[in-house]
Amino acid sequence: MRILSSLIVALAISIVSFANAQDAKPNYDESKIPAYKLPDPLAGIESAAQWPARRKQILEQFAAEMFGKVPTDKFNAISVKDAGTRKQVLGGKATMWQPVITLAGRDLNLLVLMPADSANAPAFLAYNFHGNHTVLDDADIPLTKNWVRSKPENRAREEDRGSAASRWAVEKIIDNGFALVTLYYGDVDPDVDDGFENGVHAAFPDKPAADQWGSIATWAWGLSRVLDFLGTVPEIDETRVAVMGHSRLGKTSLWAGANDERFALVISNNSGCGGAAISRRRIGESVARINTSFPHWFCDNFLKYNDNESQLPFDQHMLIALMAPRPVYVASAVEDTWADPRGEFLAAKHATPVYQLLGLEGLPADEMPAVDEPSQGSIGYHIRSGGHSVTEFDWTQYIKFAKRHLMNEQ
Ligand code: GTR
Repeated sequence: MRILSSLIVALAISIVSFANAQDAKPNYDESKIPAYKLPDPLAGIESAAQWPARRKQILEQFAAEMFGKVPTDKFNAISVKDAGTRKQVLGGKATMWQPVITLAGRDLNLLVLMPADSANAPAFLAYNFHGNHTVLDDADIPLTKNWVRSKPENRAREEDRGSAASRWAVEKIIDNGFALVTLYYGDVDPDVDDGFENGVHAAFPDKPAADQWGSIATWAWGLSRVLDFLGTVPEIDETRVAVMGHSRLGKTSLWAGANDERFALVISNNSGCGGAAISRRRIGESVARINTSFPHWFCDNFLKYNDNESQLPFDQHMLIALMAPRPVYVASAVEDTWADPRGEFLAAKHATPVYQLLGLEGLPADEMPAVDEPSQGSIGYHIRSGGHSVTEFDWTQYIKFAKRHLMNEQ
């Protein structure tokens, strides 16, 4: 009954906000940003010793009001379905390995690319958007059979082998001593508003309640389960895994890093609204609009904040602060105005007092850095030229940042 009435309320709110959000033109004018006051991540605390308790409080608020909690840990166990064979790629300098693990009845097809003869290598873990076969052009990588967005009939195609290679800098990752672990996010949960019928949700008896997981929280949970598996892999050091994601998957990497402190480093590439961008600025994509276009991403409680951001008990600088004391990188792109680059910078900047309380630098830059001039402390930030994507420039910064923090190299 409670679920039914909250569904009815959620439906009513979404009908009203759908109409509003579709009518309203997105704002791109800084002078039209409403006056706002950011909540203080350090409210009520004065010392580093008090941070863990404050952190827990903030984390619980994000879970209950925005991303949704994982309903039960009953399905956390993973099993190895196919141990996968290894082969040499990239002229012998890398090993490609494709184990398949099972989680809540779903097969997660991993693509692992690691320096040849890796032992305890640090790694980047990141979902891909359209299947492992798009990351590297190799005929031994199977096409995903799952639903794929923006492809004819939502199916993976042979012709897309390697089509996303420019977004992955595989060779640079390997040359710098890192492994790359990637998987298709639709293996965990297809990115379509299907009433939580498909993906891992099929294993859970109840539909999510208003404070329970949307798809972003589900994908984040999947990343933690992959990390569980990496703990059993001798070639990879699970204590030095950087979780990385672009756009909706950047929102996901942030939420994964917030929830799971085993992730040693967190990277959000062009994550925008619901990721690194300050919601109260309402510039580019807004809370109402994201909840309307992607009703399955966040929990239903988040609908309360459509055109009502000032009532949020947090803002996205506090999501960044949840990584403290671990290193976190926020990246923007000049032409990616939909994601509000300035709002992404401000979140990194306003997370800095938490790092400073813990005796760390946070973000060195006080003002928005110049284009293509990264600022890297324990928080990293850059705004690069170009549009919404992941480029060689982005990976160059992430590798440099990760070498410093995970390999002790300056
Ligand atoms: C857009 C969405 C953004 C971002 C992006 C992406 O349509 O409005 O929040 O997530 O998709 O994931 O590419």
